[in-house]
Amino acid sequence: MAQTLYELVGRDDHRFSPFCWRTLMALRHKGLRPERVPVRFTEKPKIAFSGQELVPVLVDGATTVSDSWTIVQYLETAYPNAPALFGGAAAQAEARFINHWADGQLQPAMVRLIIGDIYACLEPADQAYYRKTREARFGMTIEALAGARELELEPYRRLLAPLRATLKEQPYLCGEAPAYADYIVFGAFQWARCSSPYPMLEASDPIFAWRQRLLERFDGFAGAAKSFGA
Ligand SMILES: N[C@@H](CCC(=O)N[C@@H](CS)C(=O)NCC(=O)O)C(=O)O
Repeated sequence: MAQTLYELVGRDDHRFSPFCWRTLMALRHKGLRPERVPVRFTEKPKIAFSGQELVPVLVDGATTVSDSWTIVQYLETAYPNAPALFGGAAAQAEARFINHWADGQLQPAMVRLIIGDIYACLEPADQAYYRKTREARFGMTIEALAGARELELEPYRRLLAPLRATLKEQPYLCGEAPAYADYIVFGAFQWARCSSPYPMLEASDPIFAWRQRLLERFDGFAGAAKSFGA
């Protein structure tokens, strides 16, 4: 069966959505190579068939699934003989915690560092949409948020401490080999890397080395994405 993944795109084919990267890595993990359909912020009609307005959207034969967490559960059920994305009920339950941590803590801390760069990485029509929705969300202009980014560095760095401590002791969050919890967190760093030149990690950081291993995985799949190389 052929798969199609609808994913977010900015200008010049920068594909940076953290949620889409989780799903892209999960698909590769299962040995699947979907057709990738780029969707801009203002191209909602392209995914109207899914009954909601966010990407990623996966179409697998006759099945349409949206929401990255729902998609990964679908993949695990639909492809039980391919490598496991969780590796058991306990690991899946723990990955849910990581999912909430990335959505609720890590990504909100990161966006305050890169929001001006994300904005610059969009086509003009999408910039207007992004400005309207994000300024309403934050109660501040994008310029004010971007101007205050140095103040946001310390909370972001503090947040990384348990991730760093874990990756000092083991190569991946999931142990000796990566699985979905790694892809969740990797998606956040790939979001930053593909939308911003801001250095989110220092080269001496164990998180940097972990990210590098994941960039090289699947024959350098994520590493080949259009990025700013930071
Ligand atoms: N809970 C969803 C969140 C998906 C999401 O927020 N996607 C963003 C792209 S990063 C989106 O489609 N944004 C469109 C918009 O803001 O209009 C998931 O895990 O897939």
